[in-house]
Amino acid sequence: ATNFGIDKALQILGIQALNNGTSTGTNQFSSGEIIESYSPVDGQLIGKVKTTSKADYENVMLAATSAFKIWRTTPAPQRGEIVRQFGEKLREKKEALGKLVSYEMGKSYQEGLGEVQEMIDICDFAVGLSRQLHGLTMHSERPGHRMYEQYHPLGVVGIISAFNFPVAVWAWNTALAWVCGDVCVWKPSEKTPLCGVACQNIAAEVFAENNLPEGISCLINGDYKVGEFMTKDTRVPLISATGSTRMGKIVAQEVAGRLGKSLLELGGNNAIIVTPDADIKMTVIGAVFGAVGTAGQRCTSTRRLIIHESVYDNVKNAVVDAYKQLRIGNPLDEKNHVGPLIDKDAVKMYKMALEKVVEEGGKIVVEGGVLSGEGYESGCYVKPAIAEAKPEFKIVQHETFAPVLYLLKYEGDVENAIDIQNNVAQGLSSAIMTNNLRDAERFLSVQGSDCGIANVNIGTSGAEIGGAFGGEKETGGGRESGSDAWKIYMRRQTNTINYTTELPLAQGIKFDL
Ligand code: UN1
Repeated sequence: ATNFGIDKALQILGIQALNNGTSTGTNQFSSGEIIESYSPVDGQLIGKVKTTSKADYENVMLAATSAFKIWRTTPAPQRGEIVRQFGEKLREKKEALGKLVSYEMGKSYQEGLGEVQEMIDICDFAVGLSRQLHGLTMHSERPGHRMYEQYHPLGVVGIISAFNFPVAVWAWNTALAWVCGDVCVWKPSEKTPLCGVACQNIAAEVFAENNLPEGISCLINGDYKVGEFMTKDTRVPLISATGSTRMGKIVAQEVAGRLGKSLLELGGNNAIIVTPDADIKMTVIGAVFGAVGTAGQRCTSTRRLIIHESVYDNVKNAVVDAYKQLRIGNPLDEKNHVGPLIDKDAVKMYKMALEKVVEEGGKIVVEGGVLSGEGYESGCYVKPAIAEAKPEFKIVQHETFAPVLYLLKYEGDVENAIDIQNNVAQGLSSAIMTNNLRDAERFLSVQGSDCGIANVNIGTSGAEIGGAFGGEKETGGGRESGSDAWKIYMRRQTNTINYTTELPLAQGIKFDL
């Protein structure tokens, strides 16, 4: 009872080895050094995995490339049926997987369940998509000719994901890639390796039940060096990477160097603009969940509130009051709102941000600090903090992956707020709280937000899977999940067919022999 049913969850997910054994699940390839996974919730060792050596990686590629030959010729709607079964298994194991996500990563159990729900939703989306991988038809300029385009599978898709969404981001990629006919090789974050094993086990079960090779889904373990096996590998035409801008720049260069494709989902510095006639109650909910949900470790977390001077004090007081209600503690205990940061390095970055904002002239209005004592033994629990700051502060320009919210003031028209909001290197998510139609439309217009996501009367985080997810500038430009994001997982082929006995050339060229 003390560990909220974690043992049972691990058992359901096929992660047997607690504390002493090594757990690689059904992923039989890894033989390298051991990674130990400690929970930020209570500091306990959850399990261990082995890293993937270069030789192991070659075996992974053999499994993946041979599975591709079978998978690509399986009709897309049948691939959709496999993804449907995978979604069903996720429904069965939702509680167990949500719990593991919560325990290994530290987000609240509710958010762990929400993450698994995103996986289920993208599976449903992908099932429908499996019958809609449409190309266009064109009218040929030549008589007796037909032109159309079709989408073929790409091959092996490499997925590099981050600790903060240890399962959903993989699912967004893999569910689409699978219906598109690709096979996937996934390197989860070395901070959440057991989430990777759990997902691999679920996928493997589905493939086994359908007499399909497990190589359709491959798991590799380790840090960036293992990721490099894929980024440098010409057998991997697409790398989808989620993480820091620093990581993304390295991946982008390596993949571009061999003219591969990359899909990048990098840092955000997301703001909510609060106009004079904003609904304050809605603003507080959106801002507080955005700033402290997942302990500020979403790429869509709200980092900046850009508040009109006429409502600045009201909004500030309301948000500060709301922070007093926050309960910080074991995320598996549903009465808590905020769990721990991922590890002590993250705690260091959090502390540094709070020091820097004061150094630059900011004023702390909700005091931060690292919690200690009973229930906080892991050393990863911190108090969500708020600072009044200026848009141009270096630390405000920087994404700190922690619950630190900056309050910024704007004067005059909404244009001034939009300038502040756009004047950062990142471009992921943005929001405006307003009841003024002109301000809302201005924010969404060509002169408005420069982000990949722009919301009205909704916070910056918690995007639905149906839309294309991603952002501009240093966020990397990639789009995954809904809308037509599937197209990057396929190669487009233009076909022209001549059904006459003549061979007329295009552009009217005469070439008489
Ligand atoms: C991420 O933090 O990498 O929009 C993804 C959201 C979630 C996904 C975040 N649906 O907050």
